[in-house]
Amino acid sequence: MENLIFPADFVWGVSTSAFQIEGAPGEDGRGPSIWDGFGPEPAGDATDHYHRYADDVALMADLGVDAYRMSFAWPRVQPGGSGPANPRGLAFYDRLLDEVCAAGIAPVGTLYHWDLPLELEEAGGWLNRDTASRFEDYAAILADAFADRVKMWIPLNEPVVTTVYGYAIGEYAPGKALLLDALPTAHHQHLAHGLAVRVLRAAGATSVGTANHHSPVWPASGSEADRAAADWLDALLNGLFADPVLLGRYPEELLPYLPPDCADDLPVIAQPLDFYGVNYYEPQGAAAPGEGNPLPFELRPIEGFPRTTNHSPIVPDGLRELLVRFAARYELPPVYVTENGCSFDGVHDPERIDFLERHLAALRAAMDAGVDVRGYFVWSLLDNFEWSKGYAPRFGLVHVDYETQRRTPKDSFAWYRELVSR
Ligand code: GCO
Repeated sequence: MENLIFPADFVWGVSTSAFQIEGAPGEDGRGPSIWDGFGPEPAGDATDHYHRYADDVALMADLGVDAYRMSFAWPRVQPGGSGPANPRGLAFYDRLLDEVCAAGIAPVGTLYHWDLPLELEEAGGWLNRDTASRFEDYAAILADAFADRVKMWIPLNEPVVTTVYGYAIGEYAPGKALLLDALPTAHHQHLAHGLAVRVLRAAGATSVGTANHHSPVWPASGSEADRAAADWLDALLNGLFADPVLLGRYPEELLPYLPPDCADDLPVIAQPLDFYGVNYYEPQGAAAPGEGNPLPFELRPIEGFPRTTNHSPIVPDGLRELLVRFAARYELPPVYVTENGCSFDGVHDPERIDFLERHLAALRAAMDAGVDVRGYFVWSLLDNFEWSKGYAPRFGLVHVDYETQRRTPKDSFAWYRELVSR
């Protein structure tokens, strides 16, 4: 840890999301989302954060973090995804934000972390451009209610995962396998992002940004075909989600799959941001021509790296490589790593400490190379519901016994507390 020297005003945080930790799926008027009942294992009570939030904020205070990145559950605020706000849903976030602020921790609010109200999906979900307008109305409700306490706003968490996992391959809710016909969902999410930025700013928000999932795409070999495959997949998985927001344009090679009039929305989408949040876990994989598969290119697993219990390869230098490349390609606003973490079992978790230490060293190297990084958020405070993989992967600094909801800080919790305190 000694060589991990960061600026005195560097922001240390932890991240969570509503659907993964709140539980209380039917309580206080919350409506159904696309994730309720989706996948092999229902989220159920999750970590029961809805009732235990004060204990969890106390854990964050003990950790000594500067900021807490959470998300609002759209189905709590507007049970059907439109219309008047549900006062009991807003009241929960009132209580939570007051508790976080009272602990001297800065709230970072994500408006959408994948729990789309089911009624909106039944009307087409992110395939329907109108969902962006519903999102604008939702953003206005949150801005009006919480702009006095939320210090940094993030409209959408990882739109790439919604587009690719939710609508292109169907591993995530809503479970559609549209392949490249899913790409209009990227544009409609970008439009939703831009409309929300405008609404948040109008309500006085002074810090609005992103939490985009990015990672390097490597060619499977030095061949021309593999390098072309890597370029195309880099455009799909990184450029499609960074270029419109940071450059005000789409990657040329993807235009055939986007709405023909998408350029008309670019001025709204490309409003300047106060920060660019990057979620990093591991490289995407090794790209090669997709012989026989429905996509023109495929990603093969990368070999030769240790892996987490979630089978993610551990490649810390991928974070440095990614940030340096992004700083060269875009005029980046200040950068935050809004998620980085790993799944390992047990309260004694030396592998997680090693993972965090090595990724922070890579982040320090990116900063030394000139990338303006202002903060880092560990995914996650608590063990929680890991989407289509259920509760098996454990990403928390705090262990959760899902039978008793007992919280037990892990060794990595003490390690991060020491780092944050310096
Ligand atoms: C993501 C999501 C989180 C995940 C975390 C671990 O980046 O996929 O933001 O909800 O749980 O990344 O996979």
